[in-house]
Amino acid sequence: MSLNRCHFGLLCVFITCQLYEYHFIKEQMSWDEARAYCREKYTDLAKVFDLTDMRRLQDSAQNQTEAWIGLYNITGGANRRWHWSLPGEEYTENKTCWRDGEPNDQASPENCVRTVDKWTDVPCTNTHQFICYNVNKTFHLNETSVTWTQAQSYCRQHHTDLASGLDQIYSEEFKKLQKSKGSTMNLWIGLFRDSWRWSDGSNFSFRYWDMDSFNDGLNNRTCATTLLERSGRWSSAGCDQRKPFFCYDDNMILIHEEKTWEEALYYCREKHHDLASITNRQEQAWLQEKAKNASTTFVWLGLRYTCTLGFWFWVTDDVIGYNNWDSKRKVDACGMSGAMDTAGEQKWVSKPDDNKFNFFCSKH
Ligand SMILES: [Ca+2]
Repeated sequence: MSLNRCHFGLLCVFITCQLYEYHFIKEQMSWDEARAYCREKYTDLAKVFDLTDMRRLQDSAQNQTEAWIGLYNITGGANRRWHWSLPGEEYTENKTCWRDGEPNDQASPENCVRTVDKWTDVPCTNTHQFICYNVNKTFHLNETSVTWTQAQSYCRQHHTDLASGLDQIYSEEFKKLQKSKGSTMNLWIGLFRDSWRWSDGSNFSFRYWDMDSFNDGLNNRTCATTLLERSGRWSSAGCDQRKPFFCYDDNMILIHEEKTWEEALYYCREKHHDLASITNRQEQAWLQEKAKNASTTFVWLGLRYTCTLGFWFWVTDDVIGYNNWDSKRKVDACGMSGAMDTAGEQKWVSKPDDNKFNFFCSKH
């Protein structure tokens, strides 16, 4: 079995080099020309999942300048979409979370959300106290009233992010902290909306605006750049301007053929690199998006059960730390391999290895 090359290089953050690679193109082009170039030579203009991605993007630049990334604005209030601030947390509409009549854009535009027991959209420039979330699933109440963006920056710097997603906001600990402030205290939560989109259609919620030079929706600056001399923060610019740019090259591909697990393994190893493994939230989020285009109801992963030793393992030798099993559909038995459900929460399930499904290969 081959070792994953990402385990070696010190500069290579394995969680991201497994998914996609960035390429900095020095040549100056308009945003549209840059996108066409990236789509021809690589996959698309660069997209950014989180701060780790952002640092990697900066590291791949060859000089200190401003460069296009794959974010553009479909201006107009009706095109806005809600996002959770925490990367990888997907927003799903749930009317019962909102106060009656909200969201309503009353002070127009109202793009950030505060909560008492139910949610209200308000201008992001309002000031409120807020609760940050930590990776170890604890929360921190900050009693200074600040704007939504300031609250987000604070949480990202000192914790993980603003509390995001129903599991966090309706957790016992969040409620306990909230109650400690009395029943009428408004708190920011990590929910915001905007009309910015990634050129490859992915739903990444990460934003990294430089607030001094950003003017959302107020002019014709509808394409995004990264200001490499300002720690990579983003700004908006007219799309016809000519700038260097970043492309990304996808390392994960969905193969639309229907094969048994073993056939899929040989196919990937012969034509690409290996069957794909998923070792963190970002990889799950990314493959989940792709799985929606599959023609079978499940998609094979490089996940295998060994009945002689009695455990599950990745064929890439990656360690199973992160997992996304559906415990009700996991059978530890001979001849079982792991697949991702293409519907619902897109959890992992065990399937007899002679079933025929689409599958994911990694290219490197
Ligand atoms: Ca409102």
